Amino acid sequence: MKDIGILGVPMDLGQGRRGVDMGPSAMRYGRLQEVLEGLGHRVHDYGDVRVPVVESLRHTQQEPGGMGYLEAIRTVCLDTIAAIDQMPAEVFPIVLGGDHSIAMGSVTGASRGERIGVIWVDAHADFNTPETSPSGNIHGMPLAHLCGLGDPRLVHLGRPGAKVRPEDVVLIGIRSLDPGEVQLLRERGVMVYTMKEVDIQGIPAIAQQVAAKFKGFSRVHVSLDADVLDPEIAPGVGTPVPGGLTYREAHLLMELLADAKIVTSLDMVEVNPILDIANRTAKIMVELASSLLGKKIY
Ligand code: Z70
Ligand code: MN
Ligand code: MN
Ligand code: MN
Repeated sequence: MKDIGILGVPMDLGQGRRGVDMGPSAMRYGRLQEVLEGLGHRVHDYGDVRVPVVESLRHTQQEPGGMGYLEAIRTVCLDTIAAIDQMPAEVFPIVLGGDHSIAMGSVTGASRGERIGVIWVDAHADFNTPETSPSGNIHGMPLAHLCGLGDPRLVHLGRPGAKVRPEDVVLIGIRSLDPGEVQLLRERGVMVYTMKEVDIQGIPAIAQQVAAKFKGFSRVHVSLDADVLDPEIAPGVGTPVPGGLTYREAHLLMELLADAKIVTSLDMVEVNPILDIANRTAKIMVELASSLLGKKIY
């Protein structure tokens, strides 16, 4: 039985307005708290971090959706860190996005200043820097900044320096990379399981390698981007990329990570209820959290 803290970060500034600001509502509507309580956990909802409405910023920004929102994103991430700091140290935080730029706050907060392993489950690596990014969208950059690369204003969030070592990162489900990201990931020695690797090795072998890698870590964070799922089962995402994880692959990954007893915090991001069908994507995310937090069939 765990103490779980839910925190919403309804941020859609990482790529301009798209509807991901409604993600926290959709996952709460999908009965996240009740489902986790049903597993025997104590769950407290800490509410939402305040995020400025994108329209209220637009007139102050020259580049809508791009680096223009950096200061606002920085503030939201700082507030996310502060909100996690309010949770007792033994609490398992679940941070609901919002776009993936919230992870610069959630991972930093969840680390509590200690070494942390990161399992980034996503169609994308989010390993661009402002220099390599083809879009300028900050939601394509959070993991690079957590690893100390990119704009100093985002690298030194909360406390100075990188928050994660590149060798402590594992990417799973990857199928869309920009050329600059490929180069950076290789240079930094990040462990990448593309969908090709998922197809060849299968989730059981990958989960076993991940569990072995993070054995003995006191903190391991799962950052789950809804677009890792195949768009046929999870249509409610801003950038659907074909060929994603099946329903069972995603669940099996969560179930095996639960068995490994290594995970201490979770993000669920990039759910876009506007593009979804009857809240299907949010509901799958809630079910995946349930698998990660120990749901047993038998
Ligand atoms: C591309 C970029 C991206 C979604 C992150 C895409 C990034 N690599 N897309 N999350 N949905 O613009 O950096
Ligand atoms: Mn992402
Ligand atoms: Mn993604
Ligand atoms: Mn995304």
